[in-house]
Amino acid sequence: MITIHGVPLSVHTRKAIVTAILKKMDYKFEVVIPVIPDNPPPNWSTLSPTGLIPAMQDGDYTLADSNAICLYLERKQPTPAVLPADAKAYGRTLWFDAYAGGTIFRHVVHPLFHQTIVAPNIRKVPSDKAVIDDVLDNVQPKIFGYLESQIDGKFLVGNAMTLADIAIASNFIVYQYIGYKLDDAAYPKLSRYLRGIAGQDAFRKALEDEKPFVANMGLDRSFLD
Ligand SMILES: N[C@@H](CCC(=O)N[C@@H](CS)C(=O)NCC(=O)O)C(=O)O
Repeated sequence: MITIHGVPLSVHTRKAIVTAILKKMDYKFEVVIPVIPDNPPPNWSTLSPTGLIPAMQDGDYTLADSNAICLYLERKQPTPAVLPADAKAYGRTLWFDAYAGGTIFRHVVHPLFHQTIVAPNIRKVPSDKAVIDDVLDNVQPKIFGYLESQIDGKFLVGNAMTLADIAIASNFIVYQYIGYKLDDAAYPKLSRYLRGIAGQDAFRKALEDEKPFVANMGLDRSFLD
């Protein structure tokens, strides 16, 4: 059995969890909260040299980084695949996974999460409204507009959920948990697509499992109803 260490709420932890569920892999989940209270478990630096979540253990084999974990799971349990066999579809899947982590998370979800949740609730400092406004007014429209232009159906690549969908949708779950609403009128395809991905069995199960954690943090999951 593999162990996934992280926080259910985390964009990158959820990627690993949804991938494991989709592949019907036996996994155990261990909560590690790197930012609260800044003292992760004693072997944490071995498990996660970056200190970030998620990390994974399979016997004495360990990996950190959601991409490494998902690609490892793909080799360990090839079906159903989260990476298509076709070269162009494979490349497009990796592109959206990279875009999810390097652009959506880095420039939208991470700053909003820090200003909306971490600063006031954990660091006990005021949110920086200028940072939030800059993300919402200047950064987000270009990114959401690009995604809107790329959606043509239920999945970003091919006819089944891939790592591209898991990575992109996982960011929008957190975006909405922390109180930001997706503008259905401005991004109709993106909104419909995200509802569809969140409704995929593996995603639904992951979201169901993270319910207590979300409730405990006082977050609103009504957008999933
Ligand atoms: N490239 C890494 C990024 C991991 C990452 O940024 N994780 C965030 C949570 S989603 C984290 O650990 N944040 C804790 C912190 O910043 O202290 C991956 O894909 O796993």
